[in-house]
Amino acid sequence: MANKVVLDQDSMQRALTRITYEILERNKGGQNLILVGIKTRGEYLAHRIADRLEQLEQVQIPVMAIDVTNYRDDHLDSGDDLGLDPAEKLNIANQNIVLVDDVLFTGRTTRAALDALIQIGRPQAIALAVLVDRGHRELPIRADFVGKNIPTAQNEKIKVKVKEFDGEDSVEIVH
Ligand code: 3GP
Ligand code: 5GP
Ligand code: MG
Repeated sequence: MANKVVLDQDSMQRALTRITYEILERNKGGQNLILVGIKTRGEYLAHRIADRLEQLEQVQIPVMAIDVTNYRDDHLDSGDDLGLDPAEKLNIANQNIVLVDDVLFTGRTTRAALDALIQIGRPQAIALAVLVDRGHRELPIRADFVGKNIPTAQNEKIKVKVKEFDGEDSVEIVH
């Protein structure tokens, strides 16, 4: 069966713009805010949100990237590596962090990212922004900012493409 496009370039941009306004509203203009993108595509999405925040509020928003592949509880080498380049370790103490990922599914990636962040400092608060929430949570985790809720069957996948990495912006359901 053909893939079904659920977000095209324009609707993806609009979803990211809405998330940006929601983040601003909750963070009083973006003070003490740090965006942390979960690699791979979450990092690009975090930079896009940061660029829009800067356009809207004329504030510089730091962006950090995190790779939690080796940090998930279902990974064999779990816990051996924080997934953070030492040069990337910003001082997150007392800052408001927004974690950014492309797809939220079981919640295990988010849990691993929370663990990694808390080991490098004690933020004031951590929120979660995702482009797509596809359901099927296995942990008590929810997103604060959601581009689109896409209820999926277990065997369906969401294919997210971002211009910077894939050459185009789109979200499709793969059957
Ligand atoms: P990402 O690194 O941009 O998030 O996990 C590696 C890639 O495989 C991810 O890209 C993600 O888009 C894609 N992917 C598709 N389905 C799944 C899935 O069910 N689990 C995980 N972990 N990744 C998936
Ligand atoms: P979770 O840890 O919540 O199960 O899954 C979240 C991570 O796995 C995200 O970083 C996301 O990239 C990836 N993922 C899980 N399901 C999908 C999916 O259907 N499509 C895509 N693109 N990524 C997924
Ligand atoms: Mg991802």
